[in-house]
Amino acid sequence: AAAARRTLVADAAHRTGRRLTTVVGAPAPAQAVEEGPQRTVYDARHRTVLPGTKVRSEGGEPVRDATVNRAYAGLGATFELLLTAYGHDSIDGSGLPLDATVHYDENYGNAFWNGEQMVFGDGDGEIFLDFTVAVDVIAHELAHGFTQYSANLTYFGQPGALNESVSDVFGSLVKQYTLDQTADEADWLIGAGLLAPRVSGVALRSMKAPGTAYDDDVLGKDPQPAAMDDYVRTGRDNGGVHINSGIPNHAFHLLATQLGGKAWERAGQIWYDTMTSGNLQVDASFTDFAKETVTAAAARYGQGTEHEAVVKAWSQVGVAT
Ligand code: ASN
Ligand code: ZN
Repeated sequence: AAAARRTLVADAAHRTGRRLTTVVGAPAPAQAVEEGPQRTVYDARHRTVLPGTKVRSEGGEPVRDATVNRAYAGLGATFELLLTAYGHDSIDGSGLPLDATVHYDENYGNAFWNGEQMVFGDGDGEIFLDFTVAVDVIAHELAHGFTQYSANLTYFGQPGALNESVSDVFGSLVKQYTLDQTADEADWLIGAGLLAPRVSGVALRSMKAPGTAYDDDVLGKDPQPAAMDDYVRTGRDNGGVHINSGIPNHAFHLLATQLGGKAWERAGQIWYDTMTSGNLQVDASFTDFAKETVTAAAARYGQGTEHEAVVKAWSQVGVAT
């Protein structure tokens, strides 16, 4: 497995043209080994000063705090999917170090990417639990970094909902990759296990059935639409970025299940190609994005099954291509 991984990273380095580093010490390796992830996890100790105190660095042993270890592992899983599936070295394609802070603030019920690093709250235990419990949420935040360095979709309205959706897509793909699940086996939930026991719900969002993740006295009902007929016009939430993301989320789910097999392979590749093609504008609408996925599918796979499935998936959610 180690040899296979060396071959794999050396091959990825070849494709990306990155400098190779050789391991110093005995015995001399048969081939150069590229640097893996460069992870650092910090602890904010319930304050809001970032990044906080360094508690685990790359290659370091697990620590006693499971939250730290989950963040570290989640960063590693995201790095690995990007590299093995797409030959993309870290979130910027050039080996950017990955930093995360845990235990941010007191009873903080969210996680976010601040433009430079990931930040995770512990939740208040009443509505939300520790935000590192779901690997797809860790990957979601990291994918905001990937988007920033690729299509850089503006965080408002439709481009903002696409930005959110891309984070959910790669978040779910990292979870599926970690569990080695096919599109049919996957739960397509974002943040499963994150809702406190008293909340009536299963997750933050569902890509398979947007609008059904929770229905609760405190949280209300999951507001996500699954198709354009139910598109929500609102000024809240940056123009509904976490709401209307249900539409492109569902299109991706439909595509992946229609194609079958591992979702990160063909469906994920088409989304990855769309984000990195350089053809997507920062203010892309759903239709602009959908058209680019059709172009990307045809460019990589020709005018066959994949191309047809992409057109069909968007049409099922009411987005024109
Ligand atoms: N967890 C949220 C997100 O990643 C935080 C936010 O709304 N910026 O989208
Ligand atoms: Zn997000």
